[in-house]
Amino acid sequence: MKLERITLRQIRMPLVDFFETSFGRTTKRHIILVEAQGEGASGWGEVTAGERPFYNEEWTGSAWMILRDYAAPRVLGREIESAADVYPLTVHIRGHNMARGGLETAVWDFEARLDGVPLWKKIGGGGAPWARREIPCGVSIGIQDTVEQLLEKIERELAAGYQRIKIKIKPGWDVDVVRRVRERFPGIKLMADANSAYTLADADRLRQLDDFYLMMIEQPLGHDDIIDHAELQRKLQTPICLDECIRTAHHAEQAIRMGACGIINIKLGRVAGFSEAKRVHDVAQAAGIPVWCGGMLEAGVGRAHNVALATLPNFVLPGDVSASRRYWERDIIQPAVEITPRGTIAIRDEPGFGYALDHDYIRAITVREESIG
Ligand code: OSB
Ligand code: MG
Repeated sequence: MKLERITLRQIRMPLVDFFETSFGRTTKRHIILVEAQGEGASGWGEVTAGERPFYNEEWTGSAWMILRDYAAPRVLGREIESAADVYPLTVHIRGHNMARGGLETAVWDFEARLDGVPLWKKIGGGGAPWARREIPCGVSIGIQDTVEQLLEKIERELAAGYQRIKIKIKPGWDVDVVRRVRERFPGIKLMADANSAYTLADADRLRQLDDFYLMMIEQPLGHDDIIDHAELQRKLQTPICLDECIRTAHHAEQAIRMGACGIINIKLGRVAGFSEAKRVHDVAQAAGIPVWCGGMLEAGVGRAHNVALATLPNFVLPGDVSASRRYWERDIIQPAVEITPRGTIAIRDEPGFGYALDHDYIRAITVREESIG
C-alpha cells in the first residue's frame, strides 16, 4: 500500500469541565488530526500532545512541525507492506513520539479500512482465548478547588457505573485528600496519579498513602526516571504504575527488571503508536505485569483508537478511557463513545476504528490545515 497525501488539521475544542494535574489546568484543547490518504481510502489518527510541553516535551506546535517536516515525508509515496512499517521509518526522529504516533495510528486505521476489518482485529485484539466484546473503564478526576467538589464528582462517576476512580495528587493535595475519599468510599477501586510531582525525598509522605490500600500510585517521581522509582517501590506496599517514563518497550523491560513498577499504563502517543504499544504490552504480559490504557483528554479519533488498543489480552485493569460526554459537548465522531451501566465500552465491528467522522463539525472547529504530498 502507498500513501499519496497526508493532511494535518488543528482543531480547537473547549472541555466541558477544566482538567487539573500537578503540572497545570487545561480548559480547552488544541488537537492535531492526521488524515492519511491513498488508494481511494482515508485513515485518521490523533496527536495526543498537550497544548504546552508540561506532560512531556511535546506540544501541539512542535508536533505539527515534526509531522510536516520529518514524519510525513518519510512515509509518503513509499510502498509499505503494512502500518507496522511506519515505526521503523520514523524511529530515527529522536523523541516526538506523540507526533509520530498521530501518523502511525492513522496508517493503522487506513490499512484496516482498506482491508475492510475492524482496527481491533487488525492489531490482534479481542481474540482467543476469549472474545472480548467490551473493555472495562475507569475515570481520571483532576485536582478540584475543594475536597467537597471532588467527593461530588466521584459520587457522580460511580453512579454512572465506572469501575475505578483515579484522582490526581500533588504536594498539598495528597494524603488528607485521599484519606477523605477513602472515608467516604471505603470499598471502591481507587488510585492516585502524581504526574511526577515528587522526589525520593518525599518517600515518607508517599508511604503514608499505604494506609488507604490504593490499587496503585501512578508516576510519583521524575518524568524520565526509572531508577528512583525502583528505590521508592522497595519502600512502598502500594504498587507503582509507570506512565510518563515508559516510552519504549525497552524502557518497560528495564523498569520491570529493576522492580520499578508493578503495573504499566500504556498510552498510544507516548510510545509512538500501536506497534510499540503492542511490544510494551507483550513485554509486560511475559513478566506478569498487568497494563491498562491511559488517556490524554482525547477527542473521538484518539478515544476510538484507545478502545481498539484496550482489546489486547493483558489490558486487564480498567483504563482511563471513558465516555465522550465527560469531555465534550459534541464529539468529532458519531456516535459519541458511551459507557454501559456496567462501566464498559462496547467494541464495534465497523471497519477501521469503528466510528464515523463528523466532517461538518471538524470543518467548523479547524483553525489550521495543511496537506503534504
Ligand atoms: O497522566 O494520565 C495522565 C491527562 C492529561 C495528561 C496526563 C494524564 C491525563 C489524565 C486524563 O489522567 C485521562 C483522561 O481522562 O483522558
Ligand atoms: Mg498519568
